[in-house]
Amino acid sequence: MVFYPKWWKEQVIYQIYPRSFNDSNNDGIGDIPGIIEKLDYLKELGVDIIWLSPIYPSPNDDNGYDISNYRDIHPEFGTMQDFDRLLGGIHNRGMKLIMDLVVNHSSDEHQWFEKSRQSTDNPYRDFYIWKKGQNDGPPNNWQSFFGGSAWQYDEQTAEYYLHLFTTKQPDFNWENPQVRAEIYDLVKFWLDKGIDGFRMDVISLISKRLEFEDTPHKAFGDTVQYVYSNGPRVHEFIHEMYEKVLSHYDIMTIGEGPGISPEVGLKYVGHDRGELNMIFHLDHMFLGFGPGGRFDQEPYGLTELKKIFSDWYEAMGPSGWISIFLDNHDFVRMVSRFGNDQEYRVESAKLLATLVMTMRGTPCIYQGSEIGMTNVNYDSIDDFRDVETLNFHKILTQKGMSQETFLELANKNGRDNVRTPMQWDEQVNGGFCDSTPWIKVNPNFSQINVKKALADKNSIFYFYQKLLEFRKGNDTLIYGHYEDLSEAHDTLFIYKRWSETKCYTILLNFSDLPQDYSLEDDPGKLILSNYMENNGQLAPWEARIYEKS
Ligand code: TEU
Ligand code: CA
Repeated sequence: MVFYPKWWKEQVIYQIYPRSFNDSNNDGIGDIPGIIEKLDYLKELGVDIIWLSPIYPSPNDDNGYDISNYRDIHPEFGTMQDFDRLLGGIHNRGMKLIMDLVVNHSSDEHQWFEKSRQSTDNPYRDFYIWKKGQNDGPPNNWQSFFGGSAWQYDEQTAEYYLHLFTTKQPDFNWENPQVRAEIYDLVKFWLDKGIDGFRMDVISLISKRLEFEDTPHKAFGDTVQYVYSNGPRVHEFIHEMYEKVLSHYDIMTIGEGPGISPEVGLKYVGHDRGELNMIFHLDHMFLGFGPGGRFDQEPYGLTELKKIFSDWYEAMGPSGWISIFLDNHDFVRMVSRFGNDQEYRVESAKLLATLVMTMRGTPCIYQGSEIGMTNVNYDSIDDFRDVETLNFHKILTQKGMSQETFLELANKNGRDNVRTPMQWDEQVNGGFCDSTPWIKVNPNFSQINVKKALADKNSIFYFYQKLLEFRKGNDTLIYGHYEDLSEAHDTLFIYKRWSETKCYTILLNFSDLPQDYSLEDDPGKLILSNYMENNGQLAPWEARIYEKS
């Protein structure tokens, strides 16, 4: 079996959304000293790499994904000295730190944009994408990911600027070599501080189709894939960043890739491409997103989810690589979306963890999934904080959607579900802070929290810990082959992973009902399950791993 051994293929990532992780100074906002307090907890869980969502200065229009200074730390998270202490604390524990690189766009409060908008002949004008309108409207029909036109009219120079996200997130003009040089320089700044790599925000969007023609697609997802993503110079730009900066360090890079399909994935991460190490693709995350996006949901089943895993396994082959995850700060809690967060919350959270840890790819655990945190159920639109949800609330209710209907959609599909404060114990606000948190804590914190998990040897936490120990150094799980043995089954996910020396058969019952199953070959010895007893049928949400040498 040909494979390319790399440390970042063998390790496990833990994503921290700093704003909601741990608040050390009781201002209601998570911060870096708060993360430092919990490093031993993460070490005990057994994760290797910590990915921090952005901690740079930002007006927080999109909670830090709108950066106004790329070379500093947002005061609400702490100081650069705090950051240096965090990096040291992570390295002293034998772990690694990767930062979030958001360079498809900046904040409109970045000095570059403030200069760019001053006049059409300002030296910074072409750092961003400015166009004259047409027929008294925007230059084309492109829509923002967050609703409304992707063009904002600016009185000062009577032109429009492009923003694929909020109006406060103007897109950089990557065609401009000065922009690229400035970005490579800020990447070098952080790598010289000793970080271990980057997760690159929407890197698939940085090269624009310069004709700026109207999108012909009705479904927003098609516009993302065929108009916004995988533009003509995207590989040239990423390769240039690799050549000029990334290749000079022993680091890892993960490209977040809305619109990257299996067909084009290898171009970003082939081992000899000189671009990125791996992709966070979003095919399984966008499952159910209808033509209108997140708040226009369509039903889907387990067979569609399974096909996405098989398609990406085939597409990556021995040369490419992806990360395996089932939630992050942009989607909803995995146990609520793919499991049963009521009667079978513990069993289904452990089943989903088994999937993430036994697939081929670098697993990524989102904060709180290790204790089975669930979606929240706010009873007022005033409890929501996410700009995407609030924008669509305005747009959809103005189009006639009732408040109740939108509230239901937001509670089911909105990003605030994964941004409620981490639940540490049963004290007020789940031990996150003693003051009013920036966003309401999930009221189930008294039943679901780290303290309880650590006191219960059958908790989801200890199951994750066991899976991480089982995966570490296990070449068959890390590099081995994969085959889905249950493609057509709508509630069972049975697959095998094998190498020359070992074969694992993994059985997952994605349902509230006991299920019969059959295997062609003897799967060997049962070595791990989320049930104490295992009999002829798979119990509801039962996961099993068999091993045969
Ligand atoms: O996300 C891009 C992205 O694909 C998601 O935002 C998703 O498309 C969106 O929620 C539509 O439903 C990255 C960051 O992860 C996200 O937090 C930022 O809001 C976004 O880019 C802009 O930086
Ligand atoms: Ca704080």
